[in-house]
Amino acid sequence: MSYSFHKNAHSAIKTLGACLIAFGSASASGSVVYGGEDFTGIPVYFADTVVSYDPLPDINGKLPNAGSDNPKAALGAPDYVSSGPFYASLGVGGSLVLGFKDRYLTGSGNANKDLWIFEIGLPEAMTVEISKDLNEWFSVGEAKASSGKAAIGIDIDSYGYGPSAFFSYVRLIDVAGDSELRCSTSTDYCFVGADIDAVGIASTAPVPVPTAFWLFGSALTLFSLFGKRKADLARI
Ligand SMILES: [Ca+2]
Ligand SMILES: [Ca+2]
Repeated sequence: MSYSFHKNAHSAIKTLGACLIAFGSASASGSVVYGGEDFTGIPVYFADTVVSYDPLPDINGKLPNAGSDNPKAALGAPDYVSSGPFYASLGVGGSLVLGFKDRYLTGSGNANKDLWIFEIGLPEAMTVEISKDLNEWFSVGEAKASSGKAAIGIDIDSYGYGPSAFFSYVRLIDVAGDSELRCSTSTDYCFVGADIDAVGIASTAPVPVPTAFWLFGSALTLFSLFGKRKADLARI
């Protein structure tokens, strides 16, 4: 029991440490550029959960091929490099829903961009919706990258969502017919539709610490008291 607890505590501390390190790398001093946009001094939190991924085929029935069809590649900070597929293609009219466990997306109270989508390759339009509960969705317009720049910023205040609106989910739906309708017929490689490298939020609020964390904290206190008691006994 005590070993198992210790192991879990160690693992939780490691996870917490990893989170802090991940946050630190995005907000460390020095230049921080993602997808051609300068985020220096702006903490950005990236999606950490895949809720659903439903790519749709091109007009010839071809789906994004292996390597471009991994929704987990859209989690975390932008990491696309031309030598590897670090993105998820939506296919023609397909969708991807991502979530944020630790932070809410909020409005900023001004025109600053709050939600960021990083779309690589040929710029392809997608509709963007946000949700608190995966049931009700709110449109925040259509997003399309500028040529040569993957980052697309959205000001959700301009859609009526301010600092007291809290969202946990983002849904991206490829605009079918925006550009590519078919995969290349000359190669087997298929990555039609918007290609999502990452989704980040820059206007955020912390998600309240779950009960489990407080239980963990109490258990940690008990554990440390137990250790002290053992040490005291050892001195007797
Ligand atoms: Ca804003
Ligand atoms: Ca990626």
